Amino acid sequence: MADHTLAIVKPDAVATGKTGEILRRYEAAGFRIRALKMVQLSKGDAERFYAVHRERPFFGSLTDFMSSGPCVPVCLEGDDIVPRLRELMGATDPAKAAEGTIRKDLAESIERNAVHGSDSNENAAIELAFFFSGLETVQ
Ligand code: 3AN
Repeated sequence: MADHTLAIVKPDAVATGKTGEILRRYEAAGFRIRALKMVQLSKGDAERFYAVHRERPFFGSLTDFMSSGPCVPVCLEGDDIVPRLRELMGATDPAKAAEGTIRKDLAESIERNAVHGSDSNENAAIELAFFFSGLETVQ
């Protein structure tokens, strides 16, 4: 069975008109889009989504950024989708990301880094449930 993961086009990339290019790269990689919407997170929503990072020094700044404008969460489907999406995204810090990755080409900084992708199948299930109901996800 194909796996699912959560991708997010983050507020920096939405604000600078890169949503279409990022969605194009997902599809060009062969990933199937199964759910998609635009949402504006509140500060509290961002704090819940990134709760695992609450002890990190950048937590306040990260949650300010993630609630600073609309973002586009996406459910992607494909075999081994979690590691394949992480590879397409590139390293967290765009300065260290490999050539041809989304973050190398389109991200501004380690915090404003254009995209999110779940880091395990377990977290993908939790994060997909945060953004999408069963009704919103195409089978
Ligand atoms: P990734 O998004 O590559 O899985 P995580 O999970 O370590 O990276 O970090 C979550 C988010 O926190 C990143 N996407 C980035 O926006 C932000 N972040 C991570 N490390 C830093 C840092 N050193 N300074 C500022 N923001 C950071």
